[in-house]
Amino acid sequence: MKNIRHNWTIAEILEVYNTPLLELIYKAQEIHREFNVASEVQVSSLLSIKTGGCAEDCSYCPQAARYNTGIEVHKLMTVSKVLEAADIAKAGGASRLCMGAAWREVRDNRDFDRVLEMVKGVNEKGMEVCCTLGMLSESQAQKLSDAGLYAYNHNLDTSEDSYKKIITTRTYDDRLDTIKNVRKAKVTVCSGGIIGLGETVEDRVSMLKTLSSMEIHPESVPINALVPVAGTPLENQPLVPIWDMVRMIATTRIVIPQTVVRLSAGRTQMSLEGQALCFLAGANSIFAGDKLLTTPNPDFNSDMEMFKLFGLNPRKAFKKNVKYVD
Ligand code: SAM
Ligand code: DTB
Ligand code: SF4
Repeated sequence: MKNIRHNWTIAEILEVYNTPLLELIYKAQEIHREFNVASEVQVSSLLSIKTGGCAEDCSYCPQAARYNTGIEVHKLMTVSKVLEAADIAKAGGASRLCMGAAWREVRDNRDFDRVLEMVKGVNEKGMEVCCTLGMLSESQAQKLSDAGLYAYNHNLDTSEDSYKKIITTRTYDDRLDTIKNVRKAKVTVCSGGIIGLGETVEDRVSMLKTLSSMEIHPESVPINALVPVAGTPLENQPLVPIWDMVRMIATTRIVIPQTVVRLSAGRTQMSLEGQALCFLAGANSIFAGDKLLTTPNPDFNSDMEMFKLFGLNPRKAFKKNVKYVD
């Protein structure tokens, strides 16, 4: 059994993060090849099933009702529209559909019943289904699991300290509780964060400490670069330098070696060369499709061309890691 550590200290992670850049990329790639098939990239497509009007005050988010961001607010989509969108995502090369709702938390009502129908329907198409719906209770997580949910996305976003500066309407512990409920229901966990919120390197490292200390590591860790959206409190944040993204991805790969590290929001701000460095640093997943939830993303065709150029292949749905057996 390979050595997967759950006891990384802040000092150790900081040392990894601050390794000279090319050395860091080399080490991350070495670990990546030890634990994963380096040519395989997991491709997820995002679908905003309920857009805008959210009660939370996440400072980065265009969907919070309290900021004027000009997005088109939309109530919960119908099941048939979602299934149509799943077909398009599958045809575009995605093996996973991630359905996002701008909810603070799930409520036990007809909307939730409809989401359960969506999960069943997409699962029946042979795609991995992921949801990101805000906070979940144990019984709600179980219902999603019974409907065939494969993964639940719930990001820690940043360190516990900097979280309070970014969101005031819920706590870090609320986030951790939902992740525990997802685990109990035997759904895989997708949890990562955003860089470029104005956080320090220590904040980034502290978030990785929390993730790497979990008893079971998240099966996927999305690393988002902030997409600054006009009307949000973070609209004037400078764009994340590509070198920070590369360092964050490499450090995630080294401390959580077997997870799927997703090069997430912010790719329209990155060059192909920059993205190549992210893959070298151990990223092995992307969000594909011309829209994230409300902001633009490269389209399927240009990403498939990028894969061809780099010699990468989309990973098949439900494929387990062949390099590692417990
Ligand atoms: N409402 C649910 C929640 O907060 O968990 C699910 C949807 S929420 C939009 C999912 C994640 O998107 C957030 O946790 C955050 O990491 C990311 N996100 C939102 N706005 C972003 C932005 N402007 N730039 C980068 N990432 C963003
Ligand atoms: C994640 O970590 N990033 C995705 C997904 N999980 C839900 C969302 C990115 C959203 C970017 C801003 C937008 O398009 O609204
Ligand atoms: Fe709502 Fe999620 Fe946006 Fe926060 S990140 S405002 S919870 S949609």
